[in-house]
Amino acid sequence: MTGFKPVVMRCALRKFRRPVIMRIRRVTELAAVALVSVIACRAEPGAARHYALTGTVLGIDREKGQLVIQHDDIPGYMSAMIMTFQVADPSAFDQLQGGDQIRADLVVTGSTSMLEHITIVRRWRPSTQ
Ligand SMILES: [Cu+2]
Repeated sequence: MTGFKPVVMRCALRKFRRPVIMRIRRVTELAAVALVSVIACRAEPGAARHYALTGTVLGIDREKGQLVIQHDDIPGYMSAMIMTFQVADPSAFDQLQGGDQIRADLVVTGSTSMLEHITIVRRWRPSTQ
């Protein structure tokens, strides 16, 4: 009978070890789930993200409330390009003219974006050459 004891003990250990490993795996899974939900919370579609935009006004469409802007790099969002932006405050159109260099807040909410707080950095002037 004494010869069986170590075998039984080893079996008992193995039986004990498995749930521990499963428990560790479960904890890892839970941690992964928690991490994913934290990331998901940060990328919440309702949360507005703000980016500093600088660029030159190439086109103005008052009716649609849009500007075509050749914008500089927006780090963490997009590279420099020419594109159309929706303007939040229509009174901005009273000031702007084509060729103006502007600075603005680009507010991105889900799949929509808006330009807010547009300021003219440098007014377009006809060449005097
Ligand atoms: Cu762009």
